[in-house]
This record gives sequence, C-alpha cells and structure tokens, in this order.
Amino acid sequence: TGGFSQDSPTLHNPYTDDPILDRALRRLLPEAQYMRVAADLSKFGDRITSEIEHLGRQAELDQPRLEQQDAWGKRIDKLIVCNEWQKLKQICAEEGVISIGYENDVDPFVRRIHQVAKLFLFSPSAGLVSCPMAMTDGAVKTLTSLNLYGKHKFATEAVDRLRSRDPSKAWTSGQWMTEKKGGSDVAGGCDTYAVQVDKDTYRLHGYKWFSSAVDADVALTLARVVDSDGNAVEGSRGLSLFLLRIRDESGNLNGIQMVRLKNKLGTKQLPTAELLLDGAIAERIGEPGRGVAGISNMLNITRIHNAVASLGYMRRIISLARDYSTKRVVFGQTQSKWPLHTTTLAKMEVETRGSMLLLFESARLLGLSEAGKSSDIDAMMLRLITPVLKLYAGKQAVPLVSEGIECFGGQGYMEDTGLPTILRDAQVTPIWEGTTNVLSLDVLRVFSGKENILLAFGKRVSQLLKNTSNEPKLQKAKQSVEEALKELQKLLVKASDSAVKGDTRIDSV
Ligand code: MFK
Ligand code: FAD
Repeated sequence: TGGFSQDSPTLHNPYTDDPILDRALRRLLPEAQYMRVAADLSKFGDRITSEIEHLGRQAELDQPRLEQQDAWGKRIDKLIVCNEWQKLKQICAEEGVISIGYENDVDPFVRRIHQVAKLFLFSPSAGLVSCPMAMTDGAVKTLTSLNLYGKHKFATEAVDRLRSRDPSKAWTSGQWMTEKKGGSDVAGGCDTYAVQVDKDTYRLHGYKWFSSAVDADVALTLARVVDSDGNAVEGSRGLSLFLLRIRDESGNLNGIQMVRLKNKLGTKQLPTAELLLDGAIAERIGEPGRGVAGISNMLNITRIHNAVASLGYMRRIISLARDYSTKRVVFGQTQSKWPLHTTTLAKMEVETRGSMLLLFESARLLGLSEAGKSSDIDAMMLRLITPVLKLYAGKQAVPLVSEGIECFGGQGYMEDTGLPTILRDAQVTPIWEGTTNVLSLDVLRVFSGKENILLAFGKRVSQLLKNTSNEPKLQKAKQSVEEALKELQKLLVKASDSAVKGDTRIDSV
C-alpha cells in the first residue's frame, strides 16, 4: 500500500464545531431559551457523529428499489427502503425535528429558530430524510393555515401524526405537484382530474411525474374537479388541493400504481417515483379553485428547508476541508499554512455566513408571523426573503461544494470518501421547490403592484445599518444603499409590470 496513509478528515460535533451558528443563536434567543436550545443541539451534534452520519451514509450505499410484481406476476408495487432510512425517520420523530416547530408551550419565534438550527445540523448527515421532513413540515403548515385542525377529522389526525414525537404514530407527507407537462408551470401542466364521490371526497385520475419519499403515509396534491357535465376549469383557477392516504389500513396502495423509481444524478437515498393515480380516494381541502394558493403554504416552508439543506452542505464541506487542511501536507507544510489555500477556505466561509444570516432572519420572521406578532413590514419581509433565500442559497451551494471537493484533491473525487455524494445532492437544491428563475419571478410577484414592499425592505436595511454603529464608513454605506434602493425600486416596478403581463423575456426586464 505504499507505506503511507493519509489521515482522513474528521467530522466533529457540528454544533460545538460551529461558532457562527452558536453566535447567531446567542444573538437571536433570550438567555434562558438559548441555554435550553444549545444543550439540545450539543447533544444532537454528538448523536450525529456517533450514529446519524453512519445511517445517512448507509442510505446512500443501500438505495431504495421497487418490486412491481411478485413471483407469480401479481402487481405488488413493493417499495424497499433500507433499515437505516427507517431508523433515520424514527430518529426524526424522537428528536422532534418537526414537532419542535409547533410546540405549544414555547414562543413560536424561539421554536422555529431552534428547529432550523437542528435541521441545519441534521441535513448533511440525514441520508435525504431531510426531504420527507421538509414536506411533512409543509403539510402541517398547510393544514393548520387552512384552519382545518380540530374541524376536519382526517386533517386533524394527519396534523397530530405528522408532528408526533412517537415513532410508532408519526406520519410523513409527500407533495405531488409536478406532472410531465409542468413542474414550474403547475397550473398549465396539471392533467389530474378529480371526480366527486361524496361531498368533499373524490377519486383522482392522473400521472404525477416526480413524487419523492414515496414511502410516506399521506400526500398533498393538486387536481381539477370535474363537474356533472364532465367539464373542468383550465388554468390556475381550476386547481383544487387534496389530501390523501397513500395506503389503506392493510397497507394496500390507495388506487395508486408506482410506475417506476427515478434514476437520478443524486439524492439516490431518496425514493422518487412516477405515480399513476388510478382512482385514488382523496379529500378536497381549502376552497375549490384555490389549490395553488393553498399549496403555497407548503412551498414557502419547504423552500426554507431547501435553504437549510443548501447551507448544511456548504457548512459540512467547509468543516471537513478545514479539518483536512490541518492534516494534509503539501510542499513541506500543511495546507493550513499556505495562504492561498486558506484564502480559498475563507471565501467559502464568508459566502456561507452571509446566507446563514438570511436563513435565521427567515426563521425569526416565520416564528413572529406564527405568533401573530408580525408587523406589516415583517410579514412582507418574510414573503420576500423566502424565495430570495431559496434561490440564492441553492444556486450558491453547487459551486461552493464543488470548490470544497477540490480542497481534497483527487480524494475529493473518490466515491468511498462519501464526498461526491455531497456534490451530487447539492445539485438538486437549485432545481426542486422552484428553479432559480422561477423563484426570481416569484420575487417579482411579491413586488408587483406593491411598491411599499421595497420601502419596507429599505427601512429594514436602514434599521440594520443604524443598529450597527455610527462609523462614518457605515453611514456612507447606508447612503449608497438608500440610493441603490431607489434605483432598484424603479427597475422592479418596471420588471414586475412585465411579469404581471406574462412578459418575462430577458430584454423586457
Ligand atoms: C432537503 C429539503 C428539500 C425540500 C423538499 C424537496 C422535495 C421536492 C419537492 C418538490 O420539488 S415539490 C414541487 C415544487 N414545485 C414548485 O416549486 C413549483 C414552481 N412553480 C411556482 O412556484 C410557480 O410560481 C407557481 C406554480 C406557484 C405558479 O402558479 P400559478 O397558478 O401560475 O400562479 P399565480 O396564478 O400567480 O398564483 C396563484 C395564487 O397563488 C396567487 O394568489 P391569489 O390568487 O390570492 O392572488 C399567488 O399570489 C399565490 N402564490 C403563488 N406562489 C406563492 C403564492 N402565495 C404565497 N407564496 C407563494 N410562494
Ligand atoms: P421546467 O419547468 O420545464 O423548467 C426548465 C427550465 O425552464 C428551468 O431552467 C426553468 O427555470 C425554466 N423556466 C420555466 N418557466 C420559466 C419562466 N416563466 N421564465 C423563465 N424560465 C423559466 N416535484 C413534486 O411535485 N414532488 C416531488 O416530490 C418532487 N421531487 C423531486 C425530486 C427530484 C430529485 C427532482 C429533480 C425533482 C423533483 N420534483 C418534485 C420536481 C421539481 O419540483 C421540478 O422538476 C421543478 O419544479 C422544475 O420543473 P420542471 O422539471 O417541469 O422544469
């Protein structure tokens, strides 16, 4: 073996190894709450290094598969996921990664910050169980936002189970929006039809092109209600929102065929299926024709989770590269002693810290809104920051993780180091939950006709700058920011007008 072996990078407790995260929590949380959250995260960080990281790696090595027929040709659509994937789901329930976001006896702004911090530690070791957790959180948010909890039997049971800490009771949810014709343009591409059986109960017929974590218990999906003459309304206003069980009590699929599992570039741990809905029984929830607006509750939560994942990958690759830089000797000294290498690490660090601040700002604003304590400005900022955060962190994750892989030289390219998995998985973050350009258009949707959002944004920036210091340089920066905002306002008004008219050509914006 050549007599020399290189010391490998060590994964340290991701909480105690991350002073930036700790500083953000100290700044955002009241002292007593900080102590409680820090103790939980520190313990969880130990569990990540001693148990979770190994389970996540196994989920990558032992990938899900689908057996469609039994030995005698009977259609069984048996989805096989490894024990480690199951164990990770159990850990999520035990550790309360969803329930922490909804604990009644904790201030909502504290619980969302706690939850985001915990998911941030979990995500890069999670074997993509972070994906069903995102959708599960999104489902709880949607069902509660539609005011169904305590009023609608199935939705109430779903909420209780989706946020349960008891692994034997806990459910997870899917989010079935994308069809062959449309992933970004859900409304234009949706060919799933809902035929009424009784009151709010329907049978769904259609083909869902990407359905991740298809071992879930329930799903939220969109379909067009067919009227008694057999007609359905086209476009966005024709879409309604549905909640369904994926399997019945005996474990049989609910009028669903798993047509195949997707063969993906990454996220290989995660079972993503094409599904034929062939009369699946579903409950219509929310108002008829308000499906997109209803499921947007889910989108805005899963987009924050997506940013958590993007940042989790960035933080992980930097931590490993930083550790490795103290071990790898190049040209007579460790990488860490070469300024050119540390400059590379420093650039990655700065990028990551900036997005982390935005992430925690979104968690803070989300908590405030759930506590009913948002000012108008806070509510506008949450709506604005969510797509910006998702698109920016997702876009940034890919080149940053790629740079991190390069820090390991050829070893970064070797499958058995586990490092390539991080790059493959990071590549999905700008795509799913809305591509970068589609989210840019969502930002314009936020601005369109609402110039006061920009004023709110300007006020918030000025506030932040004012709170920092009176240093002349900062005051000058503040002036420049204010001038830039005025210019931006003019541009955005023009751009959002174009977006509203459906004219999104580059030259028009
Ligand atoms: C590890 C972490 C991972 C996270 C989990 C990943 C699992 C993978 C899951 C997926 O990828 S699920 C599929 C995700 N799909 C998308 O994100 C779709 C991307 N496309 C868009 O977001 C489009 O902008 C959209 C589908 C919403 C466009 O639909 P429409 O119907 O053409 O939009 P329209 O007519 O402008 O809006 C309809 C209503 O929804 C409006 O409300 P009003 O009728 O009251 O005016 C909009 O304001 C509202 N709306 C749209 N987006 C919203 C929103 N409201 C709040 N927030 C939003 N983001
Ligand atoms: P398109 O909409 O065809 O987009 C292609 C390109 O066109 C993109 O660059 C896009 O930015 C651009 N584009 C589109 N519209 C515009 C516009 N108006 N202006 C400018 N550019 C535009 N979906 C689910 O519903 N549930 C899931 O569980 C799920 N899991 C997934 C798992 C994986 C691994 C992947 C890769 C995808 C998953 N998806 C899921 C689907 C995902 O959400 C969609 O692929 C994504 O939203 C993009 O839609 P699309 O594939 O139809 O691409």
